[in-house]
Amino acid sequence: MAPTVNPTDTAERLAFYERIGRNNLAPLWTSLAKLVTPEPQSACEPASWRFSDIRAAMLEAGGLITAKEAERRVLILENPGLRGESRITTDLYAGVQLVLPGEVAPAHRHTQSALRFVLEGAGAHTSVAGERTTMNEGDFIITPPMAWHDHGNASNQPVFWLDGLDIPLVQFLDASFAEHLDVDEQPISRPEGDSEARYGTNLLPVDYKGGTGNSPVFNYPYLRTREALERMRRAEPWDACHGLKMRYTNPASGGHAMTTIGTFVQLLPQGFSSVTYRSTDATVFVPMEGRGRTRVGDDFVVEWQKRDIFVVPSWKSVRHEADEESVLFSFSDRPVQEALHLFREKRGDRE
Ligand code: GTQ
Repeated sequence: MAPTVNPTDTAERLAFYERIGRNNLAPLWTSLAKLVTPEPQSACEPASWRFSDIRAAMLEAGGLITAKEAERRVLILENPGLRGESRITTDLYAGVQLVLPGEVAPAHRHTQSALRFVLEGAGAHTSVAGERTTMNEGDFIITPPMAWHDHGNASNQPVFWLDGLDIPLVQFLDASFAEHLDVDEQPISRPEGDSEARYGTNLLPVDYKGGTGNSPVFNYPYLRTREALERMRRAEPWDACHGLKMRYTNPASGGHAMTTIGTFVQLLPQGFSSVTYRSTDATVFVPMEGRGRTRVGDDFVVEWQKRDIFVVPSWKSVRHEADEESVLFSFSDRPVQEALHLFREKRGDRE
């Protein structure tokens, strides 16, 4: 039974609460119903951002501060239900980062995990733990906890990418550590493509033991992902909720690519209209191809196109409609919920 008690406040009770409050005590019976809810009750709201708006604001930011002075020139995507808290969902952070031609975002490292999903640009780079990788549109790139990372742009066009980090989760756990390197760019110790060769071709070094749980492959190029979806669609029936949805994995374990953030990509054929789906992992979506709309709960509809960003809170129903063939990248805290046996999903009912 769901707790529904809502005791009335008598003068005598209020005086008691006030008196015990001075000893840092509080009654449970006045807050039980909002602490232990029959279903998720989140301050996180459905929300969306148009890339054209973000892009214009970012270019303005580009005229106000350099990547070096800012350390990271990022505009945070703040959930409207969580303003001022630097969160897009209750436990995840998202921002859009701009690196202009010739700029460097200097090397640092921290316990927070980061993902990059490249929105626009070609030929910028990020270096992670001694290896550089090129950033092209749609690439999904991982920065594991405490890996040194710096970003640079030697191309002749601005590069914009989405950062997804577990900042609020690490904050909640009081486990933040961070440090700076004394040079802007970390020393490179391995050639570009080294991780891919070692870990990303269905081979592993014979004594590889699995490391930290994060994938040793740190760039999942869009071209390969897209090609996989294209080949699979020929043989795979469309899933009523997801179209054709895949998760990015750590090839050494088969688990999620990152320990705290689950990352996914899905293909929706033209005209697809999904069956209602809900899950406990609030999810950030980024369409990278196509055009359509997503209905969240009963009263939120986002009309999206390429590079827009939207967020679906925990346990809100989701329905996607694709006007054109579309590809959606998404991320959530699913690995954390799975590890704690808290993850739940429900297919097919209406709110
Ligand atoms: O690129 O290292 O959006 O440390 C927030 C914190 C990006 C980064 C963010 C970060 C970074």
